[in-house]
Amino acid sequence: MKADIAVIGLAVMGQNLILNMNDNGFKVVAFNRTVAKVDEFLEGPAKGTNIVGATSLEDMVSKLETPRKVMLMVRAGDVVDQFINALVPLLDEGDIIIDGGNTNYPDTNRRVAELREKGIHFVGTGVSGGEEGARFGPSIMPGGSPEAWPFVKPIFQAIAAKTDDGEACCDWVGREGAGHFVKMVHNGIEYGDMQLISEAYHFMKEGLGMSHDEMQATFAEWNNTELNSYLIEISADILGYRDEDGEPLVEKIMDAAGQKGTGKWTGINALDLGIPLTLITESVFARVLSSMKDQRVEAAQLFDNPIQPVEGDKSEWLEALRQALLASKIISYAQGFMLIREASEANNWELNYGNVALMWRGGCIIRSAFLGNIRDAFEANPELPFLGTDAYFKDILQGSLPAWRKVVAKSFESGLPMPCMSSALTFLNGYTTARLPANMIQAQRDYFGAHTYERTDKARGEFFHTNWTGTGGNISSTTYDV
Ligand code: NBP
Repeated sequence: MKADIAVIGLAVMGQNLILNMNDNGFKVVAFNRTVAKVDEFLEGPAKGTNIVGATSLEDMVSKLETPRKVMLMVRAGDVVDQFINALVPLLDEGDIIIDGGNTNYPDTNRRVAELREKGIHFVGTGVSGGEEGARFGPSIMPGGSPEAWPFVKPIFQAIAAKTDDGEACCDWVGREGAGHFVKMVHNGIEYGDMQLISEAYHFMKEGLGMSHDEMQATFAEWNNTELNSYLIEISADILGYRDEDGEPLVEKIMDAAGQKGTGKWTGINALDLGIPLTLITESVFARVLSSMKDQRVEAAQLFDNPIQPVEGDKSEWLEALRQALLASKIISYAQGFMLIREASEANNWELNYGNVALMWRGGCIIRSAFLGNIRDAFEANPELPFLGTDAYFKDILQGSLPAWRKVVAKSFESGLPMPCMSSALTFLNGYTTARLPANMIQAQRDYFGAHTYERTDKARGEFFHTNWTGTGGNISSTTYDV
């Protein structure tokens, strides 16, 4: 019997996805650049399964049922192109190549188009959930050549995580690099969620002076509220974890955050598409700032700027902090969906935003109860421009405002850095302000550069220039937005 699919790349993700496919009754051929790893895999974790190995790409292709499906789980970038170039001469028209790595979506756009010329279908799919997700049910976000979906769907939907209602956390996202775009935004949101949790932990530890047991208990309690999510759950575990000497391990970990680029790409895309994705972008900058450890240590000695303790009733502060975290998280997801919507419109991807929320509902790192509410919001209004105006989310934002303001104000007073909770509040303040001071900016632009302005007492689209000093001319600059 020929195999249903081949997977190239036997690192953590590839091996676990193969074992997951095998559990779900699919026959898989495994291949890896370093071929010795194929034997190690077959003799190790894959022993006693239906998984077969290949000694070369030719051998691998000969073992596949047509149309052939070859999935790459290798390092993103040139390595993917190298495998595609080696595979194309071995494949026939109608065969399918799938890239399951963390690829930047313009690369997927290009590969879909290049392979279409050769009659080969290409799928670029986000896979989230890390090692455990890959093994027992990841969130899978496929996009690319729509012709490939009917062939890939039974495998992907079988191995994907399921919601409590049994729905697969995998559906067709859209054409071109839409799947990888959605995965990129997922990772950006992950950056934001992690930073928000870190800010809450900082407030508890340095502001309220809480012990690790108290903080663990608080996060565990929060996990029974609207904040219920994988990241809150693991944060409670992390705070409770003791090193060999009985001390909390988290305090021995260097405070310099790493990153592999997906948060940065999300921020760059937001700037390109003109979306105010302030929270995720702040979370990327927060990681960058954290990585300047030596400079920070030096500056801390230079300035007299210690964190002041937060006085007052601890349980009241904790409830305020919980509300500030929840409200900020809503803003982050709302901004993320604004970006997805803009990309969908700019690229004609026709994305279904409710389905995107469903795909993130289980299996992935940002899985949470809250994504069910996001799905409901987009089901009620598929064209919702800003999630924060949906009745459910609007009520939470409105109700949290006093506590959120109190927490952010206290962070400024006490010298606690709080870039994401404060930027989220600033965003909502701006988004809900009918008249912003941008009239001053327009006046300045017209003053120094004759860039013109629209008037509140005239129709939109009519542009005016004033000779502000009496010495400038009446000629205006061309009016366009970038
Ligand atoms: P890695 O990202 O560490 O990639 C390892 C694989 O890439 C191995 O098969 C390795 O072959 C191959 N490879 C490398 Br590295 N350089 C190569 C080259 N020059 N030519 C050919 N093959 C090469 O593995 P991973 O962590 O399993 O991730 C796989 C993909 O999934 C990545 O794109 C990653 O970003 C993405 N992803 C990872 C996670 C996660 O939690 N780790 C989650 C979601 C998505 P070798 O064995 O011969 O060196």
